[in-house]
Amino acid sequence: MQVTLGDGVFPLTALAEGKNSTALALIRTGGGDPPPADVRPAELNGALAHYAVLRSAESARLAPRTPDVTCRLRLTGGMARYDWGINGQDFDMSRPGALQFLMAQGQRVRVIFANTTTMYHPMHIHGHTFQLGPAGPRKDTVIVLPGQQLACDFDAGNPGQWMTHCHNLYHAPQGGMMAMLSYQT
Ligand SMILES: [Cu+2]
Repeated sequence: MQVTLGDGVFPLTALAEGKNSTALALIRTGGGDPPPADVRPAELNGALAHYAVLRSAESARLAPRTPDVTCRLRLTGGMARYDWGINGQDFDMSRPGALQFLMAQGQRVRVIFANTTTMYHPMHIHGHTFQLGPAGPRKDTVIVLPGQQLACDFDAGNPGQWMTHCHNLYHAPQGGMMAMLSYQT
C-alpha cells in the first residue's frame, strides 16, 4: 500500500491487538505543530480481519486433501513458574529428539496447536508455511489465542529437521515452547 503525505506533521499510531495500548511516531514532511500524544486515528476503530475472514490466493492454496499425519501440540506453562513448553515439556537442546514429531516427504501434515495457557502465542514454523482451513491464509506464524485450538496444514516437501516454536523469544529462548518436526527417511 502506498500513502502520499502532504505538507505537515502526521501521527503514525500502532494499536496493540487485544488491549488498548498504543505506540506513536511522528512523520514530519514540513512545518506545523505535532498532534497531541493521545491522538487516535479513526482508522484504528475498524473491524479486525480475523483468520476466519481471510482467504489465500488460489495460486498459493493447498489442494484439498485429508491429512496423512496429525501432530498435536499443546501449548503449556504459565507466568508464575515461567515453565513454557509443548505437551508439558521444556525443549532440551541437548536432546532434541525427545520432543519431535515425525512425518515423511509427500505427506499432508496437520499441526493442531491447543493453547492451554492464558497468553497468546505466535507459533512459527521453519521450512514451510501453514494453511489455515480449506482456503484460509498461508502463514509461517499463526497466533493462537488463549484457550484456542487451531489446525494448521502443510505439505511435507522440504526434507529435514525443522523447528516450530513460539515467536515470543522469552517463551522459547533456548528451549521452552518449541518442538522439532522431523522427516523420516
Ligand atoms: Cu509464547
